[in-house]
Amino acid sequence: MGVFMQTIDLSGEWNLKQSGKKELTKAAVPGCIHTDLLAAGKIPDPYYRDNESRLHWIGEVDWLYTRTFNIPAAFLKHERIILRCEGLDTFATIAINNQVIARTENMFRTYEFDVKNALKPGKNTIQVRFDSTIPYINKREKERHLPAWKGPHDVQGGNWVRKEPCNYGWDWGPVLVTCGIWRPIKLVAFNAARLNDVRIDQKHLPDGSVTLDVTAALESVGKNISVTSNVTVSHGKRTLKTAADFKNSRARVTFNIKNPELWWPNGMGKQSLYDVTVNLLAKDGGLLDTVTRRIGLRTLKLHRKKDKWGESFCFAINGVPFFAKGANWIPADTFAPSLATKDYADLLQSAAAANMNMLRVWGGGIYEADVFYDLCDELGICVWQDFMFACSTYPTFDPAFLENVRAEAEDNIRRLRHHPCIALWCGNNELEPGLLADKWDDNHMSWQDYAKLFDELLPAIVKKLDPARDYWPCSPHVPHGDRMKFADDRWGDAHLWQVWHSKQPFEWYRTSQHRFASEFGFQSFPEPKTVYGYTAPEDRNITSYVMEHHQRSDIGNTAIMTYLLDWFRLPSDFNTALWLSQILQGLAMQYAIEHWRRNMPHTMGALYWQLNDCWPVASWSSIDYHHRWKALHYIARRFYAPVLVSGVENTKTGSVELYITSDLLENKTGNISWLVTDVLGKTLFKGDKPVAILPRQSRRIHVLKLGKFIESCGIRDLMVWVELSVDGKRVSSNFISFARPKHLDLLHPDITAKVGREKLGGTTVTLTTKAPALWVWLELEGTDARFSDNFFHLLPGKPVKIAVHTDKAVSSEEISKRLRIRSLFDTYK
Ligand code: BMA
Repeated sequence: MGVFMQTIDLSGEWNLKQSGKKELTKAAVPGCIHTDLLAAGKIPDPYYRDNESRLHWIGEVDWLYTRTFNIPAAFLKHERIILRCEGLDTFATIAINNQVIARTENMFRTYEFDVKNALKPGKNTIQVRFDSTIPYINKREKERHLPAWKGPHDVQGGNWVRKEPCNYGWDWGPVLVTCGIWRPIKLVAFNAARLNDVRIDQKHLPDGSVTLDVTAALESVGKNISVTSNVTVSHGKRTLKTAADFKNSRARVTFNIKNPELWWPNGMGKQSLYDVTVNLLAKDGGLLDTVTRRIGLRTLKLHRKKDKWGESFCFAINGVPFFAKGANWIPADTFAPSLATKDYADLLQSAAAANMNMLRVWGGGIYEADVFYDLCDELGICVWQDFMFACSTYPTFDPAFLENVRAEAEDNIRRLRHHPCIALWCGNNELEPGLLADKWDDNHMSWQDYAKLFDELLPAIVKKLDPARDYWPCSPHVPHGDRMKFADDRWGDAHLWQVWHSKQPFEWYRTSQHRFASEFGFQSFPEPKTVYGYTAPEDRNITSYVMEHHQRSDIGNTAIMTYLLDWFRLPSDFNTALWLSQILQGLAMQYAIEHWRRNMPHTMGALYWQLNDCWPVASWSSIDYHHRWKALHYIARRFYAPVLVSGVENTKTGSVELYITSDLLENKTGNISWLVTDVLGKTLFKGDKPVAILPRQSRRIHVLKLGKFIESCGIRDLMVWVELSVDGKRVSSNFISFARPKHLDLLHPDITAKVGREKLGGTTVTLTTKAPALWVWLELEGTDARFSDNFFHLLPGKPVKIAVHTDKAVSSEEISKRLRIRSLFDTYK
């Protein structure tokens, strides 16, 4: 009888001490040094005020993690015992019972070591020593400088090491160089053989069926092992099963799935998932090992085809091109192991709720946790996956470095390739536009050395291990002949930082004819609840030391304020400045994304920088570190809606062009209506007409000619309100003005709120206004809440009902008491 594989989980409580010191601290595994020291009360909160600056020593010294564990005699009887480390950050020396097992140097790899001979029955000890990476990178930097783009706070030289790049600081992240056993660690014991790889390739046939090709690779302990396997594919109640024998350590079976339920991105259909299980069986039928992979049946390709504008750049799902709507993802905490499933779920559900269908896992962070991709599979969020290289050059002239990266890429592709959500493997972030030259110099890497990794090694590994997926060398990728020039952004994907880094006005966005905007963004401050959490009362001024410390972009808070004064009036106080910065950010992104959506199919993607934060900070995120939705996130839900109505004003011609953009797969009919008012809300002009909403198209539907109203009222008194409804239900609405909001002479809107309880449960607030109110926002004092909509515009005679969601139950009375309602008018009182 084969003995089922056994594992001993070494996660849990360990002991921790600084090398050379005696004092022991309790440590959590998986975890990292900073969160252990914080939990033990040995350091202050690194995210509070400027505490971070006094904690750099943690990353500069060495740390020892130890624990004891018990090994039953029976466990030792297995033929092979492996220590499996799924994440060691980063220079680790592992010893069991004082015998050194291995040294590791790549945070992104999964390491396995044979440890049977090091173990004994009963009590055993394991020690993992983490040597600081700082002395190493300082030494290497002295020998030879590796160019990189760095901010004034950041540590130089992190690119010598395969460790989360942003751990050394970024233009939104702190310098908190941590270490630790950051992913699971366990002992795995087995006899005879185990499965060491399962690969599932799918082919979509012209008759609509899907062929699944399942290959299992065997790792056996001795020679002449006689094993077999069976493979099942299950979906709901349907199960297909077949036996598979091994030849040359490989078993391969094929299934044909008739009438498959395909996997679709969010907003395009269901996210059907199938389980594929491979059981490894001993000759007598005993189960030796089992591996299950959850897959989705779909094709997901990057289409780059010649067209009338040049070459397209567009993702197609099951053959259907779609507009990629989403954002860039960074690690959701500087201390990544402290993230729980519920954190990932909340952030990713928020992305889906804002009608996103794609996130880019950016190359300066980490290959994300399995749960991240599981959730993206379930929510229909496609993933543009960078390899972890960003804004730096790398020592690809060193064959050992390349070997290390090869193993890292293989581990992660094997771990992740079954996920239907993954759309693309991308070599790196931003090396091509600006970091390459003919030869290495102080600011550049030679493109020959660049090619070794990004044009040769990585695409070859993708081709070998995951051939159905596309590889794109760099975001943004510069056409080959042109590498020495700055990117011609009108090709491939583009990072568009003309607004913000190059200080162009928001209007610049409307001149963009790019094919796919994979990065662009605008910053804001987090809301007062978050800012009060990291500041002391004396810090609460935008340009205080602490507020500037929690701002890492080179142009910083002055850039927010400069743009703010271009669009809005001087905010009346600190809290208002925080909120208004969020409205400004929402406006910037609305300006950009509505333009690109109108421009489809020329432009076929917009992923703003950035969805989330890794600590509480002023940044480009739409959701702050505490998962509080900024104004942008609510506004994104509207500008990413499946059907969008938007308008383009032209002061010269006195007109507003109205557009309808649809990402739906089917035809709809609707009704578009427009209303032109003065700032008092008095109707000057209105109209409506039925419209055909064509699938996956954007069309100009109507032009409002408002010249005579501009003449009679002037642009500062004109407001244009548009609405699109389908089957009598409003699906999208928008507001357009010719004048900057700062120049609209808004009246006190006198908004009233009625709090009510719905029959089916839940609290709602119905808002009514006496005069037009722009960017009306609700806040619950003292409690976190999410609203069915927020930062919206309100017209007299058009009440709006908002549902209020709180984590903890709060009575309607309490909500009435704590509810604060403000709008643009209140920001400059
Ligand atoms: C992009 C990113 C990041 C950076 C962001 C904002 O270029 O790739 O490196 O955080 O800009 O500056």
